[in-house]
Amino acid sequence: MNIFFSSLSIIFLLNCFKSRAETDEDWWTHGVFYQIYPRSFKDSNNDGDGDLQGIINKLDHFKDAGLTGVWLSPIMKSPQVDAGYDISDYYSIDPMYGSMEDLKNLIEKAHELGIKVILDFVPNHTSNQHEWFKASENGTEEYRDFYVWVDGTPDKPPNNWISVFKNSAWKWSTKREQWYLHQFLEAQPDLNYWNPEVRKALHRILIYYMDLGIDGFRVDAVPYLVEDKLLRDEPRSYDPNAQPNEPDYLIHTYTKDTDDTFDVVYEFREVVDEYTKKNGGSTRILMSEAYAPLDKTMRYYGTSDGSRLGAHFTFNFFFVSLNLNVTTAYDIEALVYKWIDNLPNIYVSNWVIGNHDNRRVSTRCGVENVDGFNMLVNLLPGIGVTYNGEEIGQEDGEVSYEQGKDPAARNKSTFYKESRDFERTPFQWDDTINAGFNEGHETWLPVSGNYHETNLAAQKEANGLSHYKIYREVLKKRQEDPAALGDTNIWSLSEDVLVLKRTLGNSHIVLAFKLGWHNNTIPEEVFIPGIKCNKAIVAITNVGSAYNIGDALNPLQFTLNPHDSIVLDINC
Ligand SMILES: *[C@@H]1O[C@H](CO)[C@@H](O)[C@H](O)[C@H]1NC(C)=O
Ligand SMILES: *[C@@H]1O[C@H](CO)[C@@H](O)[C@H](O)[C@H]1NC(C)=O
Ligand SMILES: *[C@@H]1O[C@H](CO)[C@@H](O)[C@H](O)[C@H]1NC(C)=O
Ligand SMILES: *[C@@H]1O[C@H](CO)[C@@H](O)[C@H](O)[C@H]1NC(C)=O
Ligand SMILES: CC(=O)N[C@H]1CO[C@H](CO)[C@@H](O)[C@@H]1O
Ligand SMILES: [Ca+2]
Ligand SMILES: [Ca+2]
Repeated sequence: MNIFFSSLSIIFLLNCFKSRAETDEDWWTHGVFYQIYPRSFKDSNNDGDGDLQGIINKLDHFKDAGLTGVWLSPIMKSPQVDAGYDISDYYSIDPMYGSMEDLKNLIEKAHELGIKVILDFVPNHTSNQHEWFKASENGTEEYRDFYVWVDGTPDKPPNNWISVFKNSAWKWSTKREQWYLHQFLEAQPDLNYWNPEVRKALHRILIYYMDLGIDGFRVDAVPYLVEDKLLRDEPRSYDPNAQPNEPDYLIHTYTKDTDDTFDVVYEFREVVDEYTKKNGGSTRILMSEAYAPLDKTMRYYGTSDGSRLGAHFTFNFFFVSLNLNVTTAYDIEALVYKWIDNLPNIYVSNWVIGNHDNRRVSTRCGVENVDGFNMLVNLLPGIGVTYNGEEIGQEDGEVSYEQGKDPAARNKSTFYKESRDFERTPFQWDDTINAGFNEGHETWLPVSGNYHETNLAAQKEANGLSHYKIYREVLKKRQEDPAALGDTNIWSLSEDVLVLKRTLGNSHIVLAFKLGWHNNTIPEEVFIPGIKCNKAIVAITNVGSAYNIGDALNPLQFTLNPHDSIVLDINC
């Protein structure tokens, strides 16, 4: 009986697998993308900063992990006032990272391994060191209107707009005797999207990198692209926690998510689609970064009827800013449905749990829960996103105020709360000096002291389970098991237990995860809803689980210990 069923299901699996062979067009729809923070990834020339050659040296890691593509945080030429988000030349690579040749090389070698390469694209602003800004500020005709310049007197900014980094969003230029807009730092003047030449100049950059072989772009800070043309004052939020110089003091009706901003994103999409159409090859994709209200986030994907398209996907930040250790299973279930129910079904979901602006997952939820969250993010439908280090459960590093580099946190009294340096410390490759990040030169941010315990090499060589081995198994599962493309259900069985089920026909992949928070330290009896048979096989477990891979259990009644996260195969 059992043998009969399993051979039947093998035939079933093989058939499904064939039929879902991905075409070049939809290669991205079920991918896992890996965010590389280049400065902290791998330093090939031992000068303390990670670089492109370092990434090239480590390309095998992406192949080994089973990733679809990588996206690199900004590598274009920059004075690095805001970690490369202040670009002074879109057409060169910052010398700290290498050269355009290195990037070409990286793309070519990554493609040989079947790994796609996505670049960070920063279109809202340039550095004030960009030639465009210098020419604009000195009144050179061609660039006069490249930025948002407004008449006035130095004592009174044009309106009440506040920068994301606090204080007025306007800076008086003594050279031009006018105000210019900066939604981020003073050193990051906003481009003027009312000028069609600006739009064309940005489109040309996209084309340049697609010619180089880039597979797509992650578009930075899109909500801020186009501001109100009439420069109207923004209303007060009356947020009791916001000081008058802080962005939350105002409601950003006129500086964020304006109707014109969506148009700009839709135009970017037209540029990449046209490029793919004209030049063939795999779909070039856009991912957009928008911390925005849900309806706006969805609009960055395109209109709900698909008549105009925006980014292929807009990052889903629901999990990123969660204080995971006080979040219940109920909260997580609600967030998953909130996203899925609001996303028009013509678009593809995505799940992100960490990035270079938020404390690391292992630090936020305890390293004992990192496997469970890696399973969750990568077994939910659509695209999975991994911030470098999550695959080994890397925790935040230890950085003192004196060692800190984040320009947004250069105030000693608020450093520990505001600095983003902790989640940016170097990747922990192995047990050698500086965690194998380089050969011993002082690193730009300190290497975390715990690298002897937590590093990739040790996790690959471990006799038993490791975070990395589990991560790899999860990616393999989503790639190889057709049920990973099936229907999605998620339940919170209690405030502490989450069950995710993906179903295709009679085949189910089930994640059962007991968070183990809220002093919930005792084992819990659980069951998998909607399952009628009494046999499940354990396919993957977390580090430290009492279950072993291959164990059979009864899905109608079994026990989870705190922090248990197990992936089950069920066929019935
Ligand atoms: C203005 O700045 C541009 C860009 O740096 C420079 O090429 C040009 O010579 C400058 N013109 C004047 C009149 O200073
Ligand atoms: C949750 O984590 C934060 C750090 O992210 C920590 O300050 C806080 O004490 C933790 N809370 C609990 C209940 O563990
Ligand atoms: C640093 O932060 C404290 C507390 O928020 C504030 O009182 C002080 O003015 C800040 N100092 C600087 C230099 O911004
Ligand atoms: C957990 O238990 C400790 C000690 O009994 C208590 O101080 C703490 O408030 C409890 N935490 C939660 C989230 O219930
Ligand atoms: C997550 C992320 O990339 N955040 C960036 C958004 O853009 C601003 C300005 O370019 C940067 O300061 C953030 O780091
Ligand atoms: Ca280097
Ligand atoms: Ca802008």
